[in-house]
Amino acid sequence: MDLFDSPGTLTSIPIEDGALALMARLPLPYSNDEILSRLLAETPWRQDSIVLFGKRHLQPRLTAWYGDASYTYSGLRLDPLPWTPLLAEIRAAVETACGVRFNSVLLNYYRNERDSMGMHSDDEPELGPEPAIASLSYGATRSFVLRHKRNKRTVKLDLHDGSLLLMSGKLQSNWLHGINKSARTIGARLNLTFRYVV
Ligand SMILES: O=C(O)CCC(=O)C(=O)O
Ligand SMILES: [Mn+2]
Repeated sequence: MDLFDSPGTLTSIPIEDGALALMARLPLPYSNDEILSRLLAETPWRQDSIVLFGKRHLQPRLTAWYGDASYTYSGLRLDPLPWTPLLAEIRAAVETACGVRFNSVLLNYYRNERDSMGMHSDDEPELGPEPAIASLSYGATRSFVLRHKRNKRTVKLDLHDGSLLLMSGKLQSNWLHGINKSARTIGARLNLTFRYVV
């Protein structure tokens, strides 16, 4: 069966040592383009720097953190912005689709093919041992790369406009994930990762 036969259904993707499920299109009463342009326009984007091996780098994407609790990400303490009406509405749709509650969302804005996210796992202690993380994408399709921490097996998933990916179970303990730069021209992509921060 093709995912697009039932776009509003969360379909599990078989993967060892963790759980993944994908919905081709999260149902919302707005078009994908409307959500993308509103979120791009109304978000106070920042480009933080992170320290890697003692050297300070600007992150290769823009971000914003919304939610009820602060969060430490790559050694960076993020104080949350308050939920906007649109983000609260999207969160409710994501919670219904996943059957999970979320109190925070990280917005990542990949402006073009040069923006990226390094391989990492979302395994901070405040996310708990088996965190459910819902990742919603708008705009350009990017390839989401997963790499198993021990056997190094790689899995690639194209994340399309309006799709929702749910990562859960032991996925964060056993796999890394990230978004590579590309040699091909790629337009803007917005990703929202909903989390529950204890
Ligand atoms: O942009 C994506 O699809 C991945 C985002 C991500 O992994 C994160 O925010 O932790
Ligand atoms: Mn992540």
